[in-house]
Amino acid sequence: MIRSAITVSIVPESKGGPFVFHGGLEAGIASAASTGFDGVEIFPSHADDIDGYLLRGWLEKYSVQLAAMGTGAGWLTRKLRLTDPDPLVRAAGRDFIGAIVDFAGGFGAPAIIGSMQGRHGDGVSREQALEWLRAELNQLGPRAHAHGVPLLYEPLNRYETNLFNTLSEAAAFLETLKTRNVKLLADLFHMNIEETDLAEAIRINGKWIGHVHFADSNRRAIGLGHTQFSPVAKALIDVGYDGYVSGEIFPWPDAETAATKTLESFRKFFPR
Ligand code: LER
Ligand code: MN
Repeated sequence: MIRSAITVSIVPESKGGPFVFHGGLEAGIASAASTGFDGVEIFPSHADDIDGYLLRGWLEKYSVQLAAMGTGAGWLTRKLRLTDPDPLVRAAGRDFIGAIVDFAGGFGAPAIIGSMQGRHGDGVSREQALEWLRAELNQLGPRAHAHGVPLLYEPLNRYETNLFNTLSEAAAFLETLKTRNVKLLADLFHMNIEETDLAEAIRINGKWIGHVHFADSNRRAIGLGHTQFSPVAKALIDVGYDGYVSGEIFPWPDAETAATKTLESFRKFFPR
């Protein structure tokens, strides 16, 4: 069954970014639940930021699942990345992600590697960057597997990384890993910039997709941009996608409207 989720950020520096709820973790979970979402995707500053006991209580109280957890604050607030020329920065990046893999895994949820993948350049060749990324994914994939969840790797648009920008390029790279436990995150905003045909990219790479960021062309809620979403939804259904579509979008015009609009679109395109 395809499930709905919405983003909750507890990182002050991420205000202005594509996260819907920013007003505290319990308040975000409560708003997600009252809007009608199945899950929340949390963006923490660090795994240790969240009291797991409190989180478990709130998820139970409001009857929502933890859909996924982002690791991008490692880059945003600490400038950590898996392909940095400095080995100490790479190691700190791995520890930062590993802690989120374990924390989210305890809730049956996957961690996302998006911004933390970094880029080549600054004296680092593409081959070297990919070798480092491959080694890290081969470490972190089995770590996630120990929790019974995949690790999510997200191709980003060209302005955010020069490693992989499309699903097919990223899937070909995942094919070269030793671990089979890394899945793709298909972010429809990045795909709108990079893919020739969103629905076709989903059909070709369907077996790799483990999570979807549900965003219109302008990174607003689905329905507030110009993406033709019907063929995209049909492709997700046809490939048997069975995960979350999660609103990683700007809180535009405000968080409540963005969340409501996202859920309306979800119900329209994925009727139960
Ligand atoms: C993370 O999911 C993402 O999509 C990046 O653009 C960072 O915001
Ligand atoms: Mn994304």
